Amino acid sequence: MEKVIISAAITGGMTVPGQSAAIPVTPDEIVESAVGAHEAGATIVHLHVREPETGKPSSDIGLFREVVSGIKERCDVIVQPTTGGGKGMSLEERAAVLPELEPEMATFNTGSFNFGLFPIAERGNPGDRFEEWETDYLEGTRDYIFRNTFADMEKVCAMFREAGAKPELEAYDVGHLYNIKYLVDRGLLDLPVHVQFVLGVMGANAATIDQFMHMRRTATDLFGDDLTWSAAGVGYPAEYHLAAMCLMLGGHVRVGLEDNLRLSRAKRAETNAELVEKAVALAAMFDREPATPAEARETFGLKGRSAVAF
Ligand code: KMH
Ligand code: ZN
Repeated sequence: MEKVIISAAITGGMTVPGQSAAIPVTPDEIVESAVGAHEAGATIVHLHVREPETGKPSSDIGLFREVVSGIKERCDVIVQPTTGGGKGMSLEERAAVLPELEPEMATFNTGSFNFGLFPIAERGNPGDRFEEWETDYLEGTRDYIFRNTFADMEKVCAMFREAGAKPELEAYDVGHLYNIKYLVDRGLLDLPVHVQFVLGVMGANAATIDQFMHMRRTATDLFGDDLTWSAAGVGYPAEYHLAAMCLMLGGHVRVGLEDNLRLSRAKRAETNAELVEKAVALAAMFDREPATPAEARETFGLKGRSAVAF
């Protein structure tokens, strides 16, 4: 079967470091974790950045530049910064990675929805050590809409074109797939599209097998062969349940501490590399092996490492 493109989501922009000591915070920690994930088999590393002193999600381009340059110096993994950012960031702040870094790929969020993380603060897991800002950040999501209006998306489509970057289309609910169809039909997004089904965020679709199959079927009805797809299950065991479905059905996979903090029911993940190793082992059981960055560049028609602005 076709090789599997494994993405590692390194640190995230909606979670807080108090949820796990494993979450990389400083640029060096993010670089090391991304290189380790690549060495474990990741083809793509999906990146956010954080304020080094506090761990607060950041849109600072200097931090992004330090991270993406640091990774590029060490290996040929595909570097995929977020345009999703984190709570409280403007669209301009979020999308600045496109004109500034002109990456080969970046994430593109395809609809607005409530993004509720406040149950994490309410749960009060024994291991949680939240700073005051972290509790406020999580509690603040009770009244937070992750905004991606049609006007926002039309603006960001133009920025992707300008930067020569391939958008990874993050779809959290089935309606987002029809938003993608609208953008394709208006000539704002190119075919083939690459869709990442991100399931399990509270406020969007659930990470169940049924909902995954429904979204995958809808995407294949809408885009036919002009589609490559992957899934990111948020939380455990969703991350690996969806990974298994993707591996069986010919899709690609996303794992990583941004979305999931557990390696198994018994063990919390200590590194992104071990989450990737588990995905590689699972892939082998379905006769699939990790794609190299060069193979993924071919699959996605990326512009190549030498064409980025970092
Ligand atoms: N953190 C994921 C739930 C993005 O960064 O653009 C969503 C995500 C999207 O990774
Ligand atoms: Zn992200």
